[in-house]
Amino acid sequence: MKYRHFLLALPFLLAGCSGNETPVQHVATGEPIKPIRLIADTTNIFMTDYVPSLMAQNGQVEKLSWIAPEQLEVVLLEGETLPENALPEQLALIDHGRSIQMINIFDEKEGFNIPVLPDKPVKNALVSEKYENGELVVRFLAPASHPSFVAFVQNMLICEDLWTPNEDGTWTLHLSESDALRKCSTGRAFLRIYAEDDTYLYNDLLIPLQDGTPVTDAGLLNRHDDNAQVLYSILIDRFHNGNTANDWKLNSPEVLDIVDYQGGDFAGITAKINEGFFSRLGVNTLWISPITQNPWDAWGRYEFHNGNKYDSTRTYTKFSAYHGYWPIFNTSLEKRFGTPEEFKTLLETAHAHGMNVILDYVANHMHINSPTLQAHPEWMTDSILPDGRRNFELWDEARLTTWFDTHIPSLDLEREDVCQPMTDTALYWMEHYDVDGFRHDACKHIPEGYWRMLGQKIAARYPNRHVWMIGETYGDPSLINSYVKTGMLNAQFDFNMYYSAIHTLCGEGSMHDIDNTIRTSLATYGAHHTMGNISGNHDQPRFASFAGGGIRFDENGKEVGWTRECGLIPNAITDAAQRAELEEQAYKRALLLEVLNLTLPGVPCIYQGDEYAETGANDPDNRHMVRFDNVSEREQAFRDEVSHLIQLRRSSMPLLYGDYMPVAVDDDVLCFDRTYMGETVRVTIDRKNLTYTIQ
Ligand SMILES: [Ca+2]
Ligand SMILES: [Ca+2]
Repeated sequence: MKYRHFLLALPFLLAGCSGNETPVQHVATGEPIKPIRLIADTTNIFMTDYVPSLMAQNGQVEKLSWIAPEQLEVVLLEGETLPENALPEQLALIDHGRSIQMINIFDEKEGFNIPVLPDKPVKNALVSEKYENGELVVRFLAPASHPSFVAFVQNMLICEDLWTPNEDGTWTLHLSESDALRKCSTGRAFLRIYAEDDTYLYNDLLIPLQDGTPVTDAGLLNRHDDNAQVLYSILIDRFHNGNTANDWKLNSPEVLDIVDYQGGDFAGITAKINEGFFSRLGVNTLWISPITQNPWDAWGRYEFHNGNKYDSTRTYTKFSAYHGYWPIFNTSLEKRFGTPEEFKTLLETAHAHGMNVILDYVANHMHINSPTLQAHPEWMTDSILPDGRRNFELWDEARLTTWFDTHIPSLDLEREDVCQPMTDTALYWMEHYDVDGFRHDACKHIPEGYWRMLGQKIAARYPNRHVWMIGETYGDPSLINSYVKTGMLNAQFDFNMYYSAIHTLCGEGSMHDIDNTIRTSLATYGAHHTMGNISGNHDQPRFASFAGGGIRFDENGKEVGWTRECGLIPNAITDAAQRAELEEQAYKRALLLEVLNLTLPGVPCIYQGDEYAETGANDPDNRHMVRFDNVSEREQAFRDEVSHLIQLRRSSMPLLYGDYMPVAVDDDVLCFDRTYMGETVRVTIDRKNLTYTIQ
């Protein structure tokens, strides 16, 4: 890549601190902007990723001015030309100072600051200690050499002169003297602190403010506090049938009943909200599977080479679209799930109970029979690679263009004429329904431009609406993180954390592996990320079955699911006493995953059924109808314990906003603290004795 050097001529200094922290302040109501994290020597960034709201207001980047940081060399990407001081759309940053820098962005009357974090190792050692009389005290748990701080209220820099060291090694931020705080003195705002010393970048602090004062009572939080969410994942057809009038199976001789529609719908979810199911469990965000109209007939095909456990006369099955991931009309509701009125009732009922509803949205592909694709065959990616091979299921090799199956072509979202309508149809659901955000399907297989366009459209059309978006990307942390930005996604699922946890808790490797994964996630996504920590999902065998050996990691989960009963423990064990003992171990092990997810930073996500340790292999075996009353005593006890853990998390500021401090780790035991405002919760997880403590 070639660069053109960008000469800076500063009209005035923006970051003067005398009495007025910055001459222009704004975005008090917007969400805190994610910092720019430099990587290696030269970091290429789209500035527009960080300022979608101002982008949207101004319409074009040229009307925004900026001042680049002193110690960063700024290089425009070739082809860009700019008026003096105008904000470039894309640039490369070369770090000459290795310290936290600031990019200041402004227009005629408003502005804000974005921290640029150097590429230094991250050390977890900074905690908030107390807040008294307008002064916040923070402490390093390990000696820091010449530490310095950068603090923000929302996106406004707090003058560095307001920090003073104390004799006991703590540091005080004289918050009450901050102009930034005065401008955010009502309602919710966030105080963020970034710190570094000669060697390390420290974990950042995130402190929610209510009317200008740090929140120490979790009861003041609400469903719009992203970090306080506990998510429950619902596969609508398999959750609860609340209205039998809309039941409509395919009843095709080619489709086994297990992959036909089972009747779950919006009315079923609404009924369970009203019955108090979710409130008792404690979750406050419902992720519902796709609701768009899918095909009315059967597609796909699975051959039973070793028979199947459902019907020995069948040698194959086709599938209904009961899961919802084959959209045929992107702006119509699947009739089996309910009417627009029933969906509105679901949303209103959820909101009245303090819960968000986020919508699973599929942008990567459409069903091949969609009238949209039939009218625009050029919107599909090529199903043949240049070398003549079929481009199917090449998840990594042809990440953006590969087809998931022959009947669901990948959309060519590199084309603006495809991106425009596909972002518009996502927003159709925000326009017509009061949804609180999205779970975006197959993010990894969709180019960045789509997410950028979606983020800018949301900022432009719904500047005051609270939207939280979480994506699905399997890959390494840097790929996953590339979509997690202010103008793109708020979060993604942390599958690396999930895989590390399930293997380690089942005895592979050591607890050091989980510890390493946690540290990598915190360093990559930030100490207060809202990445989804899952108990499982509709594409994974149930963890309870892994935990008891009902299925092994080295088995083909789909094959297992079709051919044998997959319970908690191996079917070969027949001795009743031995079965009971192993089953008890499985429940205890399964609970440790919930303990981990519900005590780590991030958003815990419970896949329906995992709350009572449902068993099963891969789909459709992991998609049994949810059982509510029809659970065993032991399953009920498990559900009670999960519910207790969720309530504990949601009432604990340290578990929601505390910083993660490693305490001790060995082969079998992981111990860590979460500390917030001097209050510490210590979590110990022992995979050998299958015990935990939270104190
Ligand atoms: Ca129904
Ligand atoms: Ca794709």
